[in-house]
Amino acid sequence: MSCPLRFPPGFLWGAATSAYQVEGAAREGGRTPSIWDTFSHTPGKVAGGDTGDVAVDHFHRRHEDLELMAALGLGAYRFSVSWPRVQPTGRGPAVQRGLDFYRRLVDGLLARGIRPVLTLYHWDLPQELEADIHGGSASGGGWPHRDTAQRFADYAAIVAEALGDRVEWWTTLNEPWCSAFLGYGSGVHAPGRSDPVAALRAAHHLNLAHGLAAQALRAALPARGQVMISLNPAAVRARSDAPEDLEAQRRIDALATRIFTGPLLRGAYPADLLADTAHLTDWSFVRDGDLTVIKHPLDALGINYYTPTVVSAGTDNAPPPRHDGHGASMHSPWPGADRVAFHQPPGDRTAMGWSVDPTGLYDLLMRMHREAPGLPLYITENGAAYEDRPDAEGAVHDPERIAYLHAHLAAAHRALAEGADLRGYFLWSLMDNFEWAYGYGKRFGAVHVDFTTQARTPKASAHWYANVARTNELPALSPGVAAP
Ligand code: PNW
Repeated sequence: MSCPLRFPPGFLWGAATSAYQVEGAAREGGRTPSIWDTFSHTPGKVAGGDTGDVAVDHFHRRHEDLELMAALGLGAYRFSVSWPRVQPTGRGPAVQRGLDFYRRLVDGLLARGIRPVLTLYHWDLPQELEADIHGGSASGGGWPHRDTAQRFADYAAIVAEALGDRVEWWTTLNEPWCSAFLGYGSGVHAPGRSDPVAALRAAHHLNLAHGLAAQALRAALPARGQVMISLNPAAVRARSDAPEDLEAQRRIDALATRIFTGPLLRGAYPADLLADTAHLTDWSFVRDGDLTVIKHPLDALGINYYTPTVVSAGTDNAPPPRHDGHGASMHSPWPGADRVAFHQPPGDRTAMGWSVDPTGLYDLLMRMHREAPGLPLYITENGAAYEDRPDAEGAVHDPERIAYLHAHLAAAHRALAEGADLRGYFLWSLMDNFEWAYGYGKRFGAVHVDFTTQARTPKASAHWYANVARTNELPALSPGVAAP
């Protein structure tokens, strides 16, 4: 690769966070608990007993964080709205104080020329909907319960009516795979259930929730409103070309990616997925008309990518490297795929133990470009955790993160050069935050946060990224920053 690599004019350079991971203020302004409050307060679920009660106190440091984004020259900020902050219990009228926080945040972004990209759901379901007493369904509440999809559409309408005049870019769901299969399958994410059928039901109802919310957004937003979804499609590789390894790859690809892209892009669940899971469920929870709702035309597709997934046939099922939260679950997040083994490819790893492989990002972009021709793509998350520590002067040198970002941006550039309609990139994350089942032990930020004082310090990678955003090009790696 010859550097610098120029990106197309208008390429969007952003950074991302999510509500539960950064806001804190968990009991303020009428906010009720989400499933992540309940889960993180349950002993043994999150490393170190960490919770998002305070997180990085973004709720109270909005102004400081806006100034930080402006100083980094960000073109866009991807954040999520906390459902239980704006609609406690997940039903009924909105709480004005909750909406006010996001209105001020958005106005602060617009005043600084930063495009707000709003995600409606980044995993913080109101706890009352999980423990739903209204549904009376045998499978309990939450996403396995069909009514949750309708509740989500109502919530989407509330937020769109409040902020639709100033936010153009709307994402319905972030990574529904994690919500369904880590939340209800392996149980390493909230609400911590382990039931393969509940996970499949959840996946369908998340798809349905996306479609119903997309309709609600179209109805409430001005014509310029843009509707997208962020998926974490897996870059699945077979360990060999042996037929049984390719079969393992096919199964995991169906459960990780095509279970979402099938209905979203083509209006159908893949036949092989239905066959692979037929011993578990007849999928009768998919009702007439659902697939038409789900296939609602998207304005863009968000792709979140961190690491590839390498599989083979086998049962030597060490906890899958990419899919185990802390306190590795005994339960698989892959319903019906009992004879698949997961492998850690050789080479560099991040502090998550995730292997560094930018080709996986290139492969996914080219795949989505082929499967959804003409659909603009955004990388809505990409980044890495490393064990960053401030030096004696308080500076944080994170050459591994710079190398990681450099390699992945080069892969994105290669996809662009080969025709992928990639419009922007969001670094995960703007700042260190609550990393779900890992608590505060894993730092993904471009900005370092001292979790005691809440002091923010841009790492070397933040300065490096600001320069990429300013120049719209990827420079050669400077000496001392080893390419991964
Ligand atoms: C994504 N997995 O989470 C989320 O969208 C972010 O909120 C999160 O902080 C980031 O990636 C880093 O983890 C994931 O096990 C969590 O496959 C777990 C998995 C994938 C994504």
